[in-house]
Amino acid sequence: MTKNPNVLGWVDETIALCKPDKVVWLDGSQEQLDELRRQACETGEMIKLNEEKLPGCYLHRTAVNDVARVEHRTFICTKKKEDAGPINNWMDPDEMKAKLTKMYDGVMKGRTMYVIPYCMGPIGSKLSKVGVEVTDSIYVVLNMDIMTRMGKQALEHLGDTSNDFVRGLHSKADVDEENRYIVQFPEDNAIWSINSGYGGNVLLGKKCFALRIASYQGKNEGWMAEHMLILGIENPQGETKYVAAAFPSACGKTNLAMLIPPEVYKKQGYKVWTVGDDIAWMRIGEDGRLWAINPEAGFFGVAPGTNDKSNPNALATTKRGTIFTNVAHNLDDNTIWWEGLDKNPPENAVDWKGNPWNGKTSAEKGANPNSRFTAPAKNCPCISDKFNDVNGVPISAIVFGGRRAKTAPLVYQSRDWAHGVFVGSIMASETTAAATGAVGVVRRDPMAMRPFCGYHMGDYFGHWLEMGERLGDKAPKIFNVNWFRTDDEGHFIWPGFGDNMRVLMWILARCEGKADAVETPIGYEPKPEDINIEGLEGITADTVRGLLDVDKDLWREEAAGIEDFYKQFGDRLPKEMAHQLEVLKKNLQ
Ligand code: SAT
Ligand code: MN
Repeated sequence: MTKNPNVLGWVDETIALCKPDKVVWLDGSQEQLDELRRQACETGEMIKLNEEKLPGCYLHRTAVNDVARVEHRTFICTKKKEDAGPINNWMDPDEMKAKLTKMYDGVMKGRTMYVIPYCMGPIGSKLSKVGVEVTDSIYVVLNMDIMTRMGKQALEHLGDTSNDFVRGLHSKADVDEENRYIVQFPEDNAIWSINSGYGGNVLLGKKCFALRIASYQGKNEGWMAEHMLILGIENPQGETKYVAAAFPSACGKTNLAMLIPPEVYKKQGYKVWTVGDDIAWMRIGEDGRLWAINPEAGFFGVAPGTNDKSNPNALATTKRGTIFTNVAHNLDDNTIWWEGLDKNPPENAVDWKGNPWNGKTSAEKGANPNSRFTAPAKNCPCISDKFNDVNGVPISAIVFGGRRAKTAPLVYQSRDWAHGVFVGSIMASETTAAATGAVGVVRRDPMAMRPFCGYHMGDYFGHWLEMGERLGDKAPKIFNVNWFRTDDEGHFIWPGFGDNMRVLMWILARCEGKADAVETPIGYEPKPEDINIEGLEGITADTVRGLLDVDKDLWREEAAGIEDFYKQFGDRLPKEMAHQLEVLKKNLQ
């Protein structure tokens, strides 16, 4: 399929190491994929769902011990420990390779090795990059087919001589938790993943390449790989402005990316278009503005809570050609179900663990809280016509956000780019089920990249500052939002979902110089009356005022937390960041 000696040589090395019985190169043809789907159903790895209700859809269950990313087993192996930084796990690359080589040795005996060439980003785009993943999992092959531009086209994009591709080696091995490793070698363009079969750990194009390796490449090559959705808002005159927004995993990126405008905007003719729901690669274009592509071709979205109110577009996207992972299986009509899909759980079902399950009587959940759908972007009713554009889309605003019950207001704007980098760097969020570990604990998650930055976080802040200097007055404006403030009973105050557009509209108005703001100790805020609440039940200008409140005591605690957090970066914390912290402290006096 290719003459590229770098690809061929590396695949030969992995064959010699893993010793598969058979090697299959994925060309991306439907015949080849159909045959793999058939095999996966024969072995029980996948279940074919109701062809009438869910054409081309399948169900897969991972091992019960293997349902989320494993951050404590994820490593950045740079030659020097300090280059990985204080937040990443680190091991010497030679030591790690020696350790894992023993595990990979002969691991594919009796198995087939699949070689998946894939392209992250539109074929032919200068912003796109190629990876090759070898794996012993058909599930991985079929997911990569949805999530990337896969097969021959990727090798053609790479060309016959280039060595600029990411080498991804995956084996599910025995799915042994104790020996599970997700390892990035940024200096070698390589990823080694073993003993997992869960999405974020094994679809190596996604977090491992498109964020961890790509963030490192971006620093060296002068661009950015970010954990951001990209959406476009089209006004009644047909002009579209694009927003990139970073939120931690399972904080509603997919919902925001596909939001349905509230009636007040819909009737005026506003539309929302989805470019991406998880990752943005951004470069400075010839016009000096920041341009973004979504490197992925599909959505790996959280299933629970997705329904025809919260996200009808996502639900529609999953009706064809989708792989469902760890949801409940409705045996009556061979379809699927998850918590929050509707109020009618199936009685005759199998839960995500594979046990008989009655949704009406069981106390257990039918779907794992981190169960997922892998759905082709082209199915999405609101997919942007720029989705495949080789140039990407120009970004007007960058939005950071986390899940905070109290401290962070509904929205505020940074005073300038450097302050915006500070705002991103102090992001914090309550943890979710997307990674193993306790849920609901507040942790600092700068730019939502804590689990995904492939190098020293202090240098990463420095790279952001540098990008801002290069962008100058063409830089997008930077904002922070929080949809998750709660009242004294713990209920969310802001309705969220489609109504988040009301906040985005203020953000865009600010970008166009069309809205006022008031200065607060933390940045610029809207006047409460500038957030359009027409048609919102139970929300008054006073509610909005409350949501915008900056509690100085809480923020002083916050500043102390930031100071602590910053300490670990030592002299690799850019001076500008320390200065911004001082300004915040002064403003809070
Ligand atoms: O599991 S993934 O890393 O693919 C999704 C996420 O956690 O954001
Ligand atoms: Mn994500």
